[in-house]
Amino acid sequence: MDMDMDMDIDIYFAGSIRGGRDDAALYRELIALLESHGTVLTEHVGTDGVEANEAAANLTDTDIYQQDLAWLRQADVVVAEVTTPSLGVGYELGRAVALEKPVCCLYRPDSPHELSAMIRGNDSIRVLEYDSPDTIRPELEAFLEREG
Ligand code: 6IA
Repeated sequence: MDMDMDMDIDIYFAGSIRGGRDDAALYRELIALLESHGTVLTEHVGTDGVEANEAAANLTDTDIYQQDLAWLRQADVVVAEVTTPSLGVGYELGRAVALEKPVCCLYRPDSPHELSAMIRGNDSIRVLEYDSPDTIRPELEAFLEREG
């Protein structure tokens, strides 16, 4: 890896879509933060009305799955917001670990949803607990600089 790699890294950001959109505004803030460190391949995770866009773009579930797997393979690092549980995000995380990507999960401990043991118990996944994008920024940046 060359010295300016941290400016060019491809970041796969994962967050709940069909699992529930309660944290969509937070995903947008995290994506904005990540974009100052690289290219976020999966910006749609923070987009308003993502499911309407999906219909408008005429994307089938097969298209979505295949595109996301291609981006996952391309990514240098994977960052997931895991507070709202999502089957798709859990699946992506399993694939990311199998692909030996550096994986960081962001979790807000004040949530009523306890984090799955399949995430917390996996030594290959870095779990960072936080309250807001501002408080997590230094640790997240350190992860990107170390792993990116
Ligand atoms: O089971 P879930 O839907 O909560 O899974 C969420 C995860 O699956 C996210 O991290 C995404 O990477 C992926 N995912 C789910 N739906 C889409 C999608 N819809 N596009 C891309 N990735 C998706 C189409 C939206 C687009 C036309 C704006």
